[in-house]
Amino acid sequence: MADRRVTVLAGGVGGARFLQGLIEVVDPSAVTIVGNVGDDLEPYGLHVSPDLDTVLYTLTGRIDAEKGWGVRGDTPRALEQARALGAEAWFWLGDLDLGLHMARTEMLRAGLPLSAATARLAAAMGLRATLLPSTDDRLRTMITTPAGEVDFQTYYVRRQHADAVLGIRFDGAEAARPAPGVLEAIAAADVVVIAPSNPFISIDPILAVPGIRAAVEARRDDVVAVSPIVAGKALRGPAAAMLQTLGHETSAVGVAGLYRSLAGALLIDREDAAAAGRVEALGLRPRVTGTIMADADAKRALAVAALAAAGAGS
Ligand code: FO1
Repeated sequence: MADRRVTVLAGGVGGARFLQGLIEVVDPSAVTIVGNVGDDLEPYGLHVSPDLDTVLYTLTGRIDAEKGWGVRGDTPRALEQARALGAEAWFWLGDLDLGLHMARTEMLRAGLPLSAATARLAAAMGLRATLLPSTDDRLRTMITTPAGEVDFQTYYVRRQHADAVLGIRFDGAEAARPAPGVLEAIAAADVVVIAPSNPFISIDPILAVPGIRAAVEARRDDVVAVSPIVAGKALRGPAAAMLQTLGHETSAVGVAGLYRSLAGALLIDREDAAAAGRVEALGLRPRVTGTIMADADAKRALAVAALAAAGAGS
């Protein structure tokens, strides 16, 4: 198992926590992460890639584990100064985090694509796995609420994901191309994992890049998804509310419906063991296991279970 090449589609905090366990049970250099860029934003002219950064900070031991994003022990001095001088500053950016965005923005301004900038930052931070943005092109998640369409971070942070989500659109997706290495990593992997991330705002924006969905579907037998829904609730964030407002069952079965063309197996929590038959009826191999990543042991066990679920016979 140690040498299996694993490609993971991941976004947000759940994805990063899953990866933490995975790189302890497989050689990190055999792991490629395809990350979501739909959450990206440009406050103060700086390019912020929250989901890529959450992976970077989590896997290099810098993460603020309580929040799940940002740098542990970071301070908001720059942000407070900006506020005192009249800036709105509703998106929390710590001083150390700002340094990362400054370095990234400088690289992008110098002409590097996001994938190359990410590779440089990852190397400088000591990441041993490969982290790829889904695309180097501009792709932004847009959320339709009863009050109209807003960009992702306005919905998520500024309005605290309090609005009902009536629709989701990925601005720029039609013209986006997969970043270098993404399709190859999906094709060459022994196992492809869809992490326990929000299907609508973390995984869908990755799949919306033309070519990526088809590449995953072509590997369906070796694709394992992990349900981010346990007993009808999301462990974190608005996934359960979105399942409901977007017309899906608010359960692991709803997740199975979303992933049925993509994944051969779905890991569901022990609390949802009774749903296994309905997952199977949708054409996915259900695997009942502990999916709540409460500590390092639980994260490792979930990664082991995901790898074991791959491949029709295993
Ligand atoms: N999430 C929040 O809820 N409030 C914030 O102010 C915030 C700032 C922030 C800054 C950098 C970063 O990398 C992530 C940040 N996040 C914040 C998380 C971010 O909104 C992510 O996009 C979500 O976690 C969804 O994946």
